[in-house]
Amino acid sequence: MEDRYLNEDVKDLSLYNYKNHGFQIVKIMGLRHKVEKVKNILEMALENAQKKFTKLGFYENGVLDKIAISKVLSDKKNKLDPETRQLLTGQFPIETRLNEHILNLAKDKELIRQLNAKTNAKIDKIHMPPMARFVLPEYLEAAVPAHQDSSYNKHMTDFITSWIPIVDIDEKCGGVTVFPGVMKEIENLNLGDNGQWLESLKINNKNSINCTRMSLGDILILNKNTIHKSMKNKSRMVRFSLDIRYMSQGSKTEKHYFCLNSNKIIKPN
Ligand SMILES: O=C(O)CCC(=O)C(=O)O
Ligand SMILES: [Fe+2]
Repeated sequence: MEDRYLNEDVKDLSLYNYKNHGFQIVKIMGLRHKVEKVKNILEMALENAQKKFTKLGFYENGVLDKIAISKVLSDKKNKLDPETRQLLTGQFPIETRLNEHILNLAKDKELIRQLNAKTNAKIDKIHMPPMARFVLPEYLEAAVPAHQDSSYNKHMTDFITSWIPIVDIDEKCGGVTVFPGVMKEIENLNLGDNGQWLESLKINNKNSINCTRMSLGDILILNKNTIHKSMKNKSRMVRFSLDIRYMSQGSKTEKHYFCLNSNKIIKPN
């Protein structure tokens, strides 16, 4: 069943657009160079992340002990600090996410021009800090279950997500699966098993589209209420990606943002 979807999806991706379906893959001219710079940063940051995994005792003879990590994450009595929990679920620490090359990519003029053109937005703010992820091969704790970004970002009135792969995306390495159709927010307040991600939304009878076959310089744009989830990484490579959330004029946020007009990070009041 999954293979049938895979084949159909890969063929049909260009039929989907943001305005009608809540998601779209867009090729941004000239972005590749900036993406490659970010790739270097994330590869170095991964080495530090792996040192931390080792320090925590999760590498045994060079093999990641996924079962032990899963136990620690889901153990409600274990008071894991938020930074460690984030790292164990494939999210880079704040120092990495604040790297200037990531912001430089997020601010790319052609990227923002295309985002505005595809969504009718007038983007003037970027949520800070951007998210940067690493999904190790066959590592399920990093997989975000089916969700709407609105559930994770109650502090912004409206926004557009841009998912930017930092490696070439194919069916093996996986990427994001989208379930188009829902445009309204569904209440989802409970944390799931690993204590990091919200419980999966019900997606049993929904049409699914794997946004695979994306190259460096392609971005996936998502409406804040479009349901999506992480695909498994079945390859032997690490899947790096960014998610950057953009706000249009008139959208409000209670947290830090980067103001594109003044070129400054603005703190919350
Ligand atoms: O990178 C992933 O696996 C999930 C991405 C995601 O949910 C997002 O960009 O909003
Ligand atoms: Fe998401």
